[in-house]
Amino acid sequence: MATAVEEWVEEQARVAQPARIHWCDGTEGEALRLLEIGQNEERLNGPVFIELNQKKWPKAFLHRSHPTDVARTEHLTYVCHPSREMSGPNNNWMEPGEAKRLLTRLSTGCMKGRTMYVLPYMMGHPDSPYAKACIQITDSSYVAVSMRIMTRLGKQALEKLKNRNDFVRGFHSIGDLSPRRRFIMHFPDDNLVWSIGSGYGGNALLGKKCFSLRIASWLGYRQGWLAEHMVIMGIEDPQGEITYICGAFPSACGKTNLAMMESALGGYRVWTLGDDIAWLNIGPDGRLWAINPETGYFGVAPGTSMVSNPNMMRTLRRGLFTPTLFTNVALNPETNEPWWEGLDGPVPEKLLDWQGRPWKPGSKEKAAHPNSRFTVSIYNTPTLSPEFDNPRGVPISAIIFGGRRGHLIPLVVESFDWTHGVFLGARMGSETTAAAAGEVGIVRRDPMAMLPFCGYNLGVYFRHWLNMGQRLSRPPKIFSVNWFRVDEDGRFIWPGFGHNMRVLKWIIDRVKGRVPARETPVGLIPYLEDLVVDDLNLPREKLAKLFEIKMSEWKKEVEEIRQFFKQYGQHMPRELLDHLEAMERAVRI
Ligand code: GTP
Ligand code: SPV
Ligand code: MN
Repeated sequence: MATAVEEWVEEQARVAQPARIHWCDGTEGEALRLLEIGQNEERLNGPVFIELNQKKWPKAFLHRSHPTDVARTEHLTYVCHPSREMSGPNNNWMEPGEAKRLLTRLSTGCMKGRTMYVLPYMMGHPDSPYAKACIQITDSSYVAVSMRIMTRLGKQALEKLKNRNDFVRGFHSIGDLSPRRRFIMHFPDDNLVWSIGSGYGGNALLGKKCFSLRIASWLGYRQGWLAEHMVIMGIEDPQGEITYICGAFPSACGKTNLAMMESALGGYRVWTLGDDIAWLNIGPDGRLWAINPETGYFGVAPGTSMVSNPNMMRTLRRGLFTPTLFTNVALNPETNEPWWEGLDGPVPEKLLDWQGRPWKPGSKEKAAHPNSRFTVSIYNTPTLSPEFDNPRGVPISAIIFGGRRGHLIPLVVESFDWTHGVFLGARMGSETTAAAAGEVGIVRRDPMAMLPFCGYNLGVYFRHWLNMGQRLSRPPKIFSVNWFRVDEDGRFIWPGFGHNMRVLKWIIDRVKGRVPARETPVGLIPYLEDLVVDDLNLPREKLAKLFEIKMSEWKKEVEEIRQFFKQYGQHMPRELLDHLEAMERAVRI
């Protein structure tokens, strides 16, 4: 008798009409075969996969996406609850029946002549009580190989899926890649993601943002846990004690850098657990426990170097676990090595840009696309935490919320309590980046870095955060950070990267009750003498500038936050509005 999974796959095949169906077993041999086939499959800008210099970049391959398909497309992303109200102003909405009719029309025959890959996968360790079994179908071998890096894909997942019907379903087809026929739609009540017309990242690797955040945040709301856009890391202090923290930052605002940081502060080191997604559950001990449901990085390439992120460079060159993919980076045709802006060493004389066109230093356009990325197994990380595969996860002592703000937001602020911490998360803003299609560099509100990823009404989500705090007998402390404040000349004041450990040290000192803090209208900030910065070439005035609270600027900020909160009407928790009003009163004087 056919299992529920087999039945679902057959049903999808009747719509998509592929030439053949390939059930992926998740073995390395299978991935290598797909890479081999892809090297002989020509498309608009070259083959699907190009083998890179295997001596210097073991197991690495280059993929070029369609030039119109280089980032998530938020305007084409929908969350289809039965009621528009539950999707909230933060999501595009279509009535589920209408959405499914539209998608069925676009998907009919969409895999004609192609192979349909069936990907059984787990998000989370198979032994974890928090893990979820999922299935995705796709007609892209690039997506199939990527999913093997990013998730636990294969027979074990299929075993878990066998006798059940509650698995998460993902239908993915690149369709004709036309942006006019591109949709990424979520049906939370059916545990279903349906994506057509894009082969890129979060639009196509459905285990990532689509399931592990949009659908999972909704599951978390109903089941009493949180799915968050967060890094997870352990920080070992000079005594050898490890403190685990989580951090939410919007796309391309430094999560990957932070998660793998090489500390610039002696005696401290980082143990990496995750760079993008955290599932947070309340443990039997009343603490918050985090797992990373993923097993890989889909990281931003430009700016990654031995200076900014040496551990990522080592990860990319390790080649121990699974092939590594580079997407939309430039190629040095002489050495057959990948290249991107910010990579160490001189700029090569001749390159092929991300679209495969000849490129010279001084060319107007960038050689690598600003959102070019690598997909690499987390098991290649030299700083991988020994707890990574612990099915229970790690206990979290602090949560940090960070955004990219050139002005206003201090380097670090501690919340007065959990509720105020939720307010710090809810009021977050960040300057937009290349990770999503659209204008870059304008401030938009991005609560908990979840604006594009929360699968339901953000007002309801804030209430869920407040409720979670009530259920935690030992809640983590909550902080806000900002590495991106600039001076009059527009230069970053804070050196950032490995130096961020100096801020994390203060956070840990606060968690352990080792240092006092100074109360301001926007929260608790450090006494400057408690920050270890003596060996930094950072004059005291500059350091003070990082904590400057300009009342006139904050008034504008308060107004913007109010306008944002207003959209959520009756769903907006009173407690957060109270904090906004208290802040407003405080900055008025
Ligand atoms: P997603 O994968 O899109 O979710 O992004 P991410 O948050 O993991 O972003 P990532 O770590 O790749 O950050 C990318 C950008 O942030 C690069 O341009 C980095 O140079 C910059 N960046 C990271 N950390 C710092 C920092 O401490 N200071 C400054 N000034 N820039 C930073
Ligand atoms: C992000 O944009 O936050 C990413 C990349 O991590 S994507 O997988 O495309 O969402
Ligand atoms: Mn992300």
